[in-house]
Amino acid sequence: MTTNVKSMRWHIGIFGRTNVGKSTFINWLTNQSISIVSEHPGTTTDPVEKTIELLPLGSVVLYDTAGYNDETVLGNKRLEKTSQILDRIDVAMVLVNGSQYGKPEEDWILQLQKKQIPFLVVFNQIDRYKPDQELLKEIEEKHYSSIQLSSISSDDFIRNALKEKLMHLLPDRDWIEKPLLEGLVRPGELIVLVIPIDKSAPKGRIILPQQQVIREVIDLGGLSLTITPDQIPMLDVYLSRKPSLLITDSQAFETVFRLTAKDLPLTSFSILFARQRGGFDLLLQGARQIRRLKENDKVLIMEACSHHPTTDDIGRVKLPRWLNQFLQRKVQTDIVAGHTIPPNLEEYQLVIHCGSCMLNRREVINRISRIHEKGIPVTNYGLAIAEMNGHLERAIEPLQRSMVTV
Ligand SMILES: Nc1nc2c(ncn2[C@@H]2O[C@H](COP(=O)(O)OP(=O)(O)OP(=O)(O)O)[C@@H](O)[C@H]2O)c(=O)[nH]1
Ligand code: SF4
Ligand SMILES: [Mg+2]
Repeated sequence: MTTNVKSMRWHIGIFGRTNVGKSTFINWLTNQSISIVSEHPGTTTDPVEKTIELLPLGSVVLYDTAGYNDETVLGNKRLEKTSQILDRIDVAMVLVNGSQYGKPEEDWILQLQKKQIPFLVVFNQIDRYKPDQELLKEIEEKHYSSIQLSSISSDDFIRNALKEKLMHLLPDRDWIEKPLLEGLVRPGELIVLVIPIDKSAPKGRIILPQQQVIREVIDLGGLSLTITPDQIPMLDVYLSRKPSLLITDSQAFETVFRLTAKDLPLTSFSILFARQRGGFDLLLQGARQIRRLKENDKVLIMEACSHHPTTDDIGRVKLPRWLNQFLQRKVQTDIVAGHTIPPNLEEYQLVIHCGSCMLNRREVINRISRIHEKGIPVTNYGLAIAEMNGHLERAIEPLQRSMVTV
C-alpha cells in the first residue's frame, strides 16, 4: 500500500515555548523553508502543516505550532489550536533552549503522557545555550528520550540520529497501514464494488476510499468488478459464479439489499473504514441505539472536513430525512464540519460521524473516545444507513466472520 494517502502518514507535532526555535528546527529538519522564522516571540500563530518525504520515516505530516507559553491577548486561542494538534499526532517533539526547562514543559509533557503520545525532548540552540548537567540527569532519570542539536548546523549525522530516535518512538507501521480488506479477500476471489455515479459523485474520477479498496483487491490477488447500482441485475447475466463479496457505497444500500440474493456477503466502504480506523465496537453499539431515539431528541452529524454542500447532501439532507422516515417520529439534527469537537456535545442523544476518510487512525480513535466518554452513543454514516435500511446485521456479517480483531 502506498503512503500517498494522508491518513497513512505519520503525523508529527513540534512544540515548545515561543522563540525556542520550532520553526527554524522544522526548516532545518526538512532542508526546506516551510515556516517563517524571526527573533520576535509569537511569530507562528496558527499551526503550520506540511507534508513531506522524510526518509527513512516515509511520508510524514509535520506540524509547527505557536508557543505553549504565549501570554499575549490571543495566547489562549493559539494554545487551543496548538492543543487540537494533540488529537492527530503519532509522536511529538518538545523543544527546549538550554536549561529553560520548567513547568510549561512538564505540563505539556503531562498532556502528551495522558494522551499516550510518545515524545522526544529536543535541546535546541546548543551553539548558544548548553543544558546543564543536572537537567540532563533529570531527563535521563525520567527515561525521556532526548537529543541535543543546533538548528543552524548543517550536520547530517545529527539529523539522521534524530530521525532514528523518532523511528524508535513510533508504533509499528502496521498501525497506520492496517489493510481495509484484512481477512476478507483471498487470491482469485471476485469482489464486486458498487459505486453510484450521481450528482454528488466527483467528475472524472472515483473517490479515495474506492481507489484504496480497488488497490487492496489487486494486492491480495483478487479480481474487482466495479458497477453502478442499476447494473446489479446484470451480474446474473455475466457471472457463472457468485462473487465472494460485494462492497457498496452506503448510499446505494437500499438498492443493493433489494436487488441481491440474501446469501450474497456484502458490506460497505464506510463500514470497512470504520473497522480499519478503530472504535468499531462503539460505532456498532451506537448504530443499534438509533431506534431508541425519542421524539425531538437531538442528533449531531459530524463531518471531519468541510465541502461545498450539494442539493441532496448526505449529512444535511439525506440523513435527517432517513432518520425521520426510519423512526416515524421527528428528531432534530445539527451538522458540524471540521476538526473541532463542539463543546455542547451533552445536548445530543446521538452522534453520527462521517466515514473519516481524511483523518488518521489516532484522530478517529480520539474523536470517538471523546464522544463516548461523555456518555453519548456514536456511530458513523455507513453503519447508521445499514441500520436504517434494516440490514445492519447482514452488512457486518462478513467482518464478524473474518474474525479479525477490530
Ligand atoms: N543560534 C541559533 N539560533 C537559532 C536556533 N534555532 C533558532 N534560532 C533563532 O531563534 C529565533 C527564533 O526562532 P524561531 O524558529 O522563529 O522560533 P519559534 O519557536 O518558531 O518562535 P515562535 O514562532 O515565535 O513561537 C530566530 O532568530 C532563529 O534564527 C539555533 O539552533 N541556533
Ligand atoms: S467522509 Fe468525512 S473526512 Fe471523508 S471527505 Fe467526507 S466529510 Fe471529509
Ligand atoms: Mg515559529
